[in-house]
Amino acid sequence: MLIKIPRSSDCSSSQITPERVYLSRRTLLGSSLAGLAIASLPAGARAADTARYAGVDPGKAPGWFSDKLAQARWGAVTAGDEAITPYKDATHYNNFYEFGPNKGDPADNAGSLKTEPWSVVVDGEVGKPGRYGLEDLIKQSQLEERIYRLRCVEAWSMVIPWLGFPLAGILKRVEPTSKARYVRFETLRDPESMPGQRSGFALIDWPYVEGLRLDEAMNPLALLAVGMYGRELPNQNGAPLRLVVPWKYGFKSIKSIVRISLVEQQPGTTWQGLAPSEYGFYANVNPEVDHPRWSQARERRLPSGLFSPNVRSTEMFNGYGEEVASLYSGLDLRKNY
Ligand SMILES: Nc1nc2c(c(=O)[nH]1)N[C@H]1C(S)=C(S)[C@@H](COP(=O)(O)O)O[C@H]1N2
Ligand SMILES: [Mo]
Repeated sequence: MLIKIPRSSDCSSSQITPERVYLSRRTLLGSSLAGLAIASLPAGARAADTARYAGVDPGKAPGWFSDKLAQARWGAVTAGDEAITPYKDATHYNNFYEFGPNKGDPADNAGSLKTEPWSVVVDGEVGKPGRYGLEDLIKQSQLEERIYRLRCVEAWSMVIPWLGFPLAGILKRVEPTSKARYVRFETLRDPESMPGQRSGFALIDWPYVEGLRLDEAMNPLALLAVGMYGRELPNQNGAPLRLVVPWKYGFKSIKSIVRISLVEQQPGTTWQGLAPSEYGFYANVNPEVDHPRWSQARERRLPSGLFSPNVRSTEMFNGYGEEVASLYSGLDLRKNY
C-alpha cells in the first residue's frame, strides 16, 4: 500500500539509507547491536546525533524485530535540523503511571513487564476481529523510522526517532465496518507486574484507555511504534507496542497496547475521565489554548537544566499543521481542546 506523506515532513530520497549501504555500515561497525542503532541514522545525520546514538543500550531484539529492521525504511519522516533528544533522557524521563508517578519510576520499575509473547485483541466494528499475536498483526507492514517531536501536556518536549508502522495500514487489514467511527486503545492491566496499578493512592481507573476519531487514526502520521533509536522499545517507553500521535499531547500516545476496538461512539479516555476541564478528547497541541493551570505557549525541550532551560515556542499541532489541520476544519478548538 502506498501512503502519501505530505511534503513538509517528507524526506528526500537521499535520506533513505539503501539496504546495501546500511548492511555495509553494519559490517563496518562489527555488526554489533549498538552499531545497528548508529546505522539507523539517516544519511547525512549530524555528528552530534551520531554521538547520541552511541549511548543506546542495544536491547534484546526479538527475531521478528531484527527481520523487520533489516527491511526498514530509514528516515521516512525527519524533524528538519532539530536535534534528536539523547537516549538517556528519552528513557529516564518518562510518564508511565502503571510504573509509578515520578519521571524516573518507569525506568526503575518497568523491567518487570513481560513483553513476550504479546497479543492484541482487535474487536468491535471490524470484519476481522480476533486475538492477534504481535508478529501477525504487523506481518504485512514495512518498518519505518520516523523522527517526531513529542510534546507533553506538562510543557516539556523531546525529539524521538521512532521505529513503527503506519496505524492506517494495520486498521485497514482488520477491515473497519461502515459503523466504525472511533478507535479505542487499551493498555495491559496486570497489577502483578505494574506496581502503579497496585497502589491504593492511584486515581486512575485501570487500564489506561485512549482514543482517536477514525479519520485521525487513518492520518499517515499516526504510528504504531515497536522501537526507537534503532532498537526495540524499552519497557518504560511502552514496549512492545505503543501509539505515537505527534500532533497531540503525549498522553494520547498510549503505551503497551493489548486491545484495539473500532467503535461507534466516542470512547471515554483516562485523562479526560480524571479531569475533563483540563484534558480533552482531542488534546491537539495548541499554543493558544492554555491548560487551566499553566500556559501552553512555550515548552522546555529536553535536555533542559536550571542554567540552560532550553525553552522554545510551542507550534500549532506541534508543527504538523500542514498534515493534520484539515481534520479539524469547522471545529472550535477552544471548546474541543
Ligand atoms: N499506558 C500509558 N500510556 C501512556 C502514559 C501512561 O501513564 N500510561 N503516559 C502518557 C504521557 S502523559 C506521555 S507524555 C507519554 C510519554 O512517553 P515517553 O515516556 O515514551 O516519552 O506517554 C503517554 N502514554
Ligand atoms: Mo504527558
